[in-house]
Amino acid sequence: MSTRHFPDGFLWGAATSAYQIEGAWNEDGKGEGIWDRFTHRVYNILEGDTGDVACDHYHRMSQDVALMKTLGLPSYSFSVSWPRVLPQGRGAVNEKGLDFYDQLVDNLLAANILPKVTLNHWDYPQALQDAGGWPNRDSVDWFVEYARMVFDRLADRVTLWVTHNEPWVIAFLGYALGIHAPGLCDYSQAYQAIHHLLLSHGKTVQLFRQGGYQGEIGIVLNLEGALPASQREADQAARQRVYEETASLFLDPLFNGHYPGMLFDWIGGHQPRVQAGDLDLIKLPIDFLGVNYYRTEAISHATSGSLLKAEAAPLSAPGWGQTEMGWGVNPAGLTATLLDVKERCGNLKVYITENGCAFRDTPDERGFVADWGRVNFLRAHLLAALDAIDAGVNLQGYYAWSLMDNFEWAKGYGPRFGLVRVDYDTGRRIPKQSARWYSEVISQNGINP
Ligand code: IFM
Repeated sequence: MSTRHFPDGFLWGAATSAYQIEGAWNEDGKGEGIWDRFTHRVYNILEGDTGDVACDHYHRMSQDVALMKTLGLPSYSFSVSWPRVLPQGRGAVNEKGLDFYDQLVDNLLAANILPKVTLNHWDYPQALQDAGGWPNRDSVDWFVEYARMVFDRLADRVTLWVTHNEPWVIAFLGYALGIHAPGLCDYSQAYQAIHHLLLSHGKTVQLFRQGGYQGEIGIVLNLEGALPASQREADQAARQRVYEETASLFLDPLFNGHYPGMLFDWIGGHQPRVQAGDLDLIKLPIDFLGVNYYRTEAISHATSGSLLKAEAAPLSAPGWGQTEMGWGVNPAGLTATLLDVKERCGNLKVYITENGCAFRDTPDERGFVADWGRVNFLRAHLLAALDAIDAGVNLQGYYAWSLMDNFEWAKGYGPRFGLVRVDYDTGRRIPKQSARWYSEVISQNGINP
């Protein structure tokens, strides 16, 4: 069968985030982050895992970049730990923390790997949380000042920027459901956090343009597939509410300058306070939208539990099961999601900024993992991405999640998403079969169906 090729210039990469890989949680002047506080409290994380050491990337950074080079990665997506560079979240800069990212960027460029930098992948400074966190309107200016500091230091070499990664997760898992740091259960705070995340995004885009920094800036959303569990009207309505909370809550303000009406009627008193002019800032044009896609769910009406009165069950495509996260594998859901984005955002450039899976990896005696399940998952999703390109989606890049096994938030080190195995006892990195396969895809800029 002949190879299906991606467009010329298609950007290939792999992604990580600071808290999930760096470790060194209290070294070289780093401040406490909300994930440090959260993981250090008993029973928040499965098996009591923490990111204190994680993959020890902070100490192994140059070897990790060398590994990326051997894998032939054209781009690497990482995040900056806000409390590492501003220990109190604002004010005094931790030069040693900034040096780390400075050197990471230099090492990447020397290896011919394009850095893509996310400003906020969840590890928020505890000092700012103590001052109210994202629900406090001052958090908008705190973020913009942090962004300015990072731009001033890195934007001479970094040309691909993300403001926030998955604001839905930050707000709902962190402030409404108590599953993630800071562990609160309050929908009003969650919606206020959403508004301030979006407003800080808009103001950072404004700063980026006015500051004359060169490059592209965007935001990353987790846009999963959601289908009604049945044709029943109640299930269809529940699906619509879920879609509005996960997609329209972001796409409407970012691209049309308003919040979704039906959802806001539904949540009633939990609506955020919005000031005049906020939505004009939120909808300032961005250069790309980042889409994270992992799964599809079947949504049904449920009278218990959530504010949305909806329940989600994994929905795997025929022949596909679930990943170790209990997520339904559904490659066509990626095509559908990208087509929906095209419909909602026009011809805007899109990158798939995360896609991948956790399966139970079994290493052989040398530590090698023949993870053909992950290869099949990635292949099917890349073919689904090609289908979207054929249908006119302006998709220009793909980042596999993740470069290496790492700390999977509330689930700790159990689920392994990496292309590269990490032996957590020794820190050793061992590329899996999927890493070899992915290198091949990158070098061909295409895939064998
Ligand atoms: O590990 C996370 C990542 O931090 C954000 N997106 C989803 C991944 C898998 O759960």
